[in-house]
Amino acid sequence: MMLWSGVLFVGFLLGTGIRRLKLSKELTRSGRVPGVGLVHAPISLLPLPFPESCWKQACEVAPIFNELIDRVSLDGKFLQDSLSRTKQVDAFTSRLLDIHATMLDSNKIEDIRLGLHRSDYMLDEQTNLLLQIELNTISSSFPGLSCLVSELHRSLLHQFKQHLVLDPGRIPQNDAVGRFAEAMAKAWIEYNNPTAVVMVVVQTEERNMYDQHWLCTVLKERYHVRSIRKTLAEIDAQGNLLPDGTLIVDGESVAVVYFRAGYAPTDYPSESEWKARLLMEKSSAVKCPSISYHLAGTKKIQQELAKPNILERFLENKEDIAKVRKCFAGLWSLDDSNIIKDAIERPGSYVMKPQREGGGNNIYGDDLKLALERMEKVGNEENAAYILMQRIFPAISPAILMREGVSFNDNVVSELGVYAAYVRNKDKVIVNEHCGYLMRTKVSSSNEGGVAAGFAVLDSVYLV
Ligand code: ADP
Ligand code: HGS
Repeated sequence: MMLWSGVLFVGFLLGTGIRRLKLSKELTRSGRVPGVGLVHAPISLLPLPFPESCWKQACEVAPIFNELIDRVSLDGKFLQDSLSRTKQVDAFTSRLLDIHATMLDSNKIEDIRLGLHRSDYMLDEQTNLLLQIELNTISSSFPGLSCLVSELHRSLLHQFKQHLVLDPGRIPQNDAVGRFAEAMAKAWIEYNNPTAVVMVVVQTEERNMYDQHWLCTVLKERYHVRSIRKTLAEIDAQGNLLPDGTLIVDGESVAVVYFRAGYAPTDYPSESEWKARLLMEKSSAVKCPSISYHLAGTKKIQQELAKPNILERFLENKEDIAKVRKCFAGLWSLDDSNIIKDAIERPGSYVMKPQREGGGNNIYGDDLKLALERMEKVGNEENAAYILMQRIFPAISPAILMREGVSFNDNVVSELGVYAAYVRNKDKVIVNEHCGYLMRTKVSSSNEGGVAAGFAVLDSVYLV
């Protein structure tokens, strides 16, 4: 009984979202705040064994990926050219590129740059290679809750050591939220306006708000930096630029814009949200991410960087290039007819990806085969909206998962995300480090992953 109470209690603290009750008319009229129910984040009961060598590799390559993203973000022509065909068939990416082009035309320079990234990997069982799934440069979720899961697992291993002969010290310390807050505070200091705030761009219906609040609480308590939360529509309604480029929203000067929304077409239901995105991009505020960092993190750019000799355009150090290239799975555009032919014959060996973030967007198996056959028939340009990626097969292991207080056993596969922060002002690199990790575990029968998308649970690693 102790076990479940311990887990449930800490699990409750992981409460990620408020199940928003629909505001019925009586309630709003009565002015009573509706009851809200917290649900704990879905978690794995115990950490997942993970090879220490792969863990170290993922941590070591993180600062190199930070530098790569920064260099790619500065090459406006590379971004526009690489995405030029996608622009023709993907309206969302096209709008992002339009904002980017407007910035290029006005020679807008982002002297202060803040990247809060998460590079996700799967350990391919057959080759024992740690292969990058994707690099998130916008709204990298769970820097807060991931720390709590590591703590929860360490405390459980301590509490039940007579039952579980496991060493809590094999679960790496995880301070992603503290390191992210520190990087954000350092960017705020570089902006050099003590009255300015950090503005968190949030979705109207946010279920992961406590993960966001965690970061802002550390920012306030440790660095005395205030933050405000605004939706894109509110920023359009309440925001404006001063002649010197200062962004004013709801009467507050904004030093840093931290996007926890704005990464998906659903975040832009009207022109109002796009106006807000452009207003912020035009401002002197430090955007996390800037439009260039956002584009540098698209899957199409990931695929372009995997082409021969492209990394050499952005990185000098041969060892760094080798470390980055070692993480690349097979990545192709849909122009490669041989790959298309193989993917139609062996659809289970590939994943087809649109330029989308947030989980639940990829195409697998027979759906992938049908999509490619359809495109072959109509021969249309639509294929420029997608990339093809080698499907990675991690080892399958048993686990106990907990969702909404109910535990169940299943066979799972996992995905390691390494958080990394980058702060730069002109040619001065102030922060460039890995910051902690997020382990996500999903049932092996599920193609898709993602906690917010409802497929995965939060986990931690037990180094072996
Ligand atoms: P998103 O940006 O929408 O999260 P991802 O590229 O991260 O899209 O893919 C979402 C999920 O799909 C991943 O968390 C993983 O579970 C699965 N996935 C993505 N790429 C691969 C791959 N190459 N091999 C196996 N699974 C993959
Ligand atoms: C937030 N509600 C991501 N971010 O990091 N996905 C998962 O938390 O701010 O759900 O598995 C928003 C993507 C991994 C976490 C969700 C990268 C979001 O989905 C933001 S774009």
